[in-house]
Amino acid sequence: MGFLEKRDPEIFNAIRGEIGRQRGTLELIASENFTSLAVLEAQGCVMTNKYSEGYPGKRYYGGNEFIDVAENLARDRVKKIFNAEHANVQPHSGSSANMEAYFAVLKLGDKILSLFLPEGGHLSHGSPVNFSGQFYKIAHYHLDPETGMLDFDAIRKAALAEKPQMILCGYSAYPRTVDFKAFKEIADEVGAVMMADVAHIAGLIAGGEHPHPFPYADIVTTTTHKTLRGPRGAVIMCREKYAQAVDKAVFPGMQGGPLDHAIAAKAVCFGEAMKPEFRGYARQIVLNAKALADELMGRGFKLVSGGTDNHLMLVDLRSKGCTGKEAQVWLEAAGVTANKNMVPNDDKSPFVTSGIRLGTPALTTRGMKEGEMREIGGMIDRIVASKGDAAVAAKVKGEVSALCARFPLYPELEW
Ligand code: DSN
Repeated sequence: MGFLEKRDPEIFNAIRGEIGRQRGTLELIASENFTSLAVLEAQGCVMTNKYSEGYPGKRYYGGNEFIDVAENLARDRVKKIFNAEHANVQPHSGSSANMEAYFAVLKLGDKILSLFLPEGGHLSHGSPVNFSGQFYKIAHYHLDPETGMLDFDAIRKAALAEKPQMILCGYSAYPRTVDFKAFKEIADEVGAVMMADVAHIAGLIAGGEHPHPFPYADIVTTTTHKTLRGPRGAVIMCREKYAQAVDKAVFPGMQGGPLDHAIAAKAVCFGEAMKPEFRGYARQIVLNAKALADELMGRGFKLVSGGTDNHLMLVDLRSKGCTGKEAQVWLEAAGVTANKNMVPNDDKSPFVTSGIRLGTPALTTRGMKEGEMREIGGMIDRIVASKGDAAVAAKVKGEVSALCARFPLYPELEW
């Protein structure tokens, strides 16, 4: 890294600071992960220099021989992982992918039926402050207020009443298994397109820890950087009948030149996700989430839906007498990174919230297992019980540093 250090010491120091932060703290943000060095290398490669509007074999610029190799590998690999008929690997982000997916299969003003954001949905699933809530009519379904789980009778009733053109499943803060078949049956009954945004659980699907959205979904979007452990970016997959519409929506509809370095890194990530050891990784993510959830519940924390089937859990802090915002700040002071999150029936704003969301993908990448999860559950309990007391935070921070040192991150990087 001598080049960057000499050319731009300010940015060099910011990156060095970030590596230090990632190494020395416990990353419990459910949507974050640590890529392999191979993914990092591809992401930082000379493919960033290239323009390649179009698709492999049909580009608007010359010189795309090797770019085509990378994009074809990315497409073929991701199709194989998800049993998809078609894949477009060019979307820059999850929100872009969702915008492009809607643009491909809906008309502006059509109606989307999706989960309400405070119950685990996503901004791009119809929030009024997002393009999705402004370009499309939005109706929401809700979790069962008793169980905190998807309620298919209520979803069917909402679909029959609202007659949406699209039914959307896939969530940012839902800790349970999604029944894609049940969604498809309801979508078919009302003649809607069934879309699954599997960004959070893509790695669990790839690793055999969550059922596949295909053959039920018509269109599937995912980011590549969460449980899938790839570079920041996204993919759209669909049935062959939507392939042309999806490709046209991405380019020239919504994007110009693809990020070829990111596509190369996505291909590397997909290659890694196809290896047998990725199944072990996905399994451990789920085991770790269960261990952390059990530890927290044993210490009196209330979890939405009473536990987890996947990589995340949503802690309702109302019974602990603090807000999500307070807990996030207290945890961060002790070296534990998490995010405040709305919980069902939250009376607080999204800036305050009554909950925190915790996830295990990143710590599992570091090699941590159930024992460490129980240890971390104890730390979280002490921090929250002390209401952010500085002495408790300092003590826990020392324990966090010791734990991080036992599971080194990027030891090969000379930073
Ligand atoms: N920001 C992502 C998450 O944290 O779930 C979703 O886009």
